[in-house]
Amino acid sequence: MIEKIEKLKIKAENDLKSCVSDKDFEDWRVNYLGRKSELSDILKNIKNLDQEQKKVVGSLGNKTRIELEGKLKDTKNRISGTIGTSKSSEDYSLPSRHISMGKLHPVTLTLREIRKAFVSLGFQIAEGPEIELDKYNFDMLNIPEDHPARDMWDTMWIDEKINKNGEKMLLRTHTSPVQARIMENQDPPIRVIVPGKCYRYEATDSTHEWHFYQVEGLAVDKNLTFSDLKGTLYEFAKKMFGSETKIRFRCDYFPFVEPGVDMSIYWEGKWLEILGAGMVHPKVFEKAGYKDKNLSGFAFGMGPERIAMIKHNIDDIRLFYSNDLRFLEQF
Ligand code: FA5
Repeated sequence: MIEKIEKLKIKAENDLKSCVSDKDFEDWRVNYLGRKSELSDILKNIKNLDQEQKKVVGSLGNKTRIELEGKLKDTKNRISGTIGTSKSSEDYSLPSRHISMGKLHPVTLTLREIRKAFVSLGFQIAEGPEIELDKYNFDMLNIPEDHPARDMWDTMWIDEKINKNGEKMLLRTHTSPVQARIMENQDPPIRVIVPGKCYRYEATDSTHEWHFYQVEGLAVDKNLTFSDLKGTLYEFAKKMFGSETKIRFRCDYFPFVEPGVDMSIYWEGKWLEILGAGMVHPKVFEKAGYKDKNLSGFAFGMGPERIAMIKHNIDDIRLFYSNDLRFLEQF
């Protein structure tokens, strides 16, 4: 008898899933809970069972009836909420239903802030391909085939490796190749930033992802100096982190700039590195086809995830891309 009730309950629940109209619900109710239903029969005939069985079957039968009645009510409410066919949907005094709204991703918000800061400083915005030729990712940036600096970026090569012109292809390891593409197609003066995704074949940890954003910056003109680079990045830091922000430059090496630096900001008692930068290397100008010897320029590349981590006190970069709503809903 117990097994019979359990099977009946499973069947009733399954059938309830296909009910959509008021008629479906009424038929279901008559069939499973009505006076002539199997469950009512069982409960009616309980008197013929022995004392022990009476107790067990009676309690399970009644519990099942209550549960099925509850399920019927819930399902009816849910359906009327979605398709608005029942009377309750016409009751305008009911509180409105909560609609959950999507939000912008914290990295998108940070990218927007970075863009806004540089646009206000007179920079334009450009984009470049994520699948890149090794010519732009390395060669045009003064990183020849056998240069040890290529080890600095562990590269994900595209399977075919070679495009129809016989050139090797990869997922760009930084946004710097767009510098070369812009200079190839545009004469100075240039003031541009390039937000975009980068990929590196490296182990992840709390500050490293294998895919992340960068925002590249490039300015080319006559008589640009290292002071212009410092001034621009200082203004940017003040716009992003507040007017009292302290910044620090230290020497660093990138083959496409000379001199090269990294920039850190002072945040809650610590220096935190956010970007690499420097004055555009003469060889990069030469490769881009710029002949004017009076040209100079500066470039920089920053990590928006690292900036968002500093601003919002996030201690693990992997949270950005693990799709956990408990994290994402906080922004
Ligand atoms: C570069 O990628 C240079 N192209 C930057 C540059 C541009 C220098 C122009 C000079 C002139 P680097 O590997 O240090 O440099 O990366 C720059 C920034 O990207 C870092 O400061 C960091 O903020 C971010 N970044 C780098 N690797 C990762 C990673 N694995 N995960 C998250 N962010 C990263």
